[in-house]
Amino acid sequence: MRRRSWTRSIAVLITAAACWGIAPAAFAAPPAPAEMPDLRCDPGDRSCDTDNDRIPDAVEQVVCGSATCATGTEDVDGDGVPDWVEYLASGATDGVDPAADRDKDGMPDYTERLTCGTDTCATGREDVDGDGVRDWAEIVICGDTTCATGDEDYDGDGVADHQQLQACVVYDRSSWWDQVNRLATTGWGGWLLALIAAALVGGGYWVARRARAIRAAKLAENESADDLVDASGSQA
Ligand SMILES: [Ca+2]
Ligand SMILES: [Ca+2]
Ligand SMILES: [Ca+2]
Ligand SMILES: [Ca+2]
Repeated sequence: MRRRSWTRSIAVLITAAACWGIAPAAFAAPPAPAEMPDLRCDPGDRSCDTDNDRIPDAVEQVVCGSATCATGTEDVDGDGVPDWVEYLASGATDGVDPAADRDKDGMPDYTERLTCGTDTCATGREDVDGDGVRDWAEIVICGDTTCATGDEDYDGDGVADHQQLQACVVYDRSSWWDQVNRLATTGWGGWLLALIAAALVGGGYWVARRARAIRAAKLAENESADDLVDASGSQA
């Protein structure tokens, strides 16, 4: 299978920028898309994807005019989301706003739509290939839910793209464990767990010392009482 060069997509940067609230003002939520037929192909299905490059024949036909001509880099509106991904998500090669996020959970609408069918259905934990890179992040990085290796690092800062993207996710149920998971994607989860562990160990040590001190005090008190009894017995 040929490797597509758009793996290092600027969509990663756009999504990260939107995540931190610095999306350009021009990005406004588009109207809800009409229900789309699922044009995606199963991997290796040559009846749907003749050249086996993950871009369905029907989509290549729209993007460039034949069933096998698309490179995956076509981006007619220059927004970092390849035409074929926009077409799968919206039915048009310029139908996606990479910063639109209706439910404000950090995952752009088009990634949720391609993950589970609507703009707001993803939990942020979907990972169809079980490689640790969440489906929606794989879509941002390279276009579908199984294409990323997990090593992509568009801005070269040493933090993998999927980790930076996952740090955007605001989970529906904000349990403490979700918060740790969120911090873990930015490198702070390990520190938080270490602090909790240190607090537990320190607390356990303090409780043990306190219990020993109480036992020793009671022992001393009992011995003192015994001494008094012995003394009074001798005097009698
Ligand atoms: Ca194809
Ligand atoms: Ca585009
Ligand atoms: Ca969303
Ligand atoms: Ca995955």
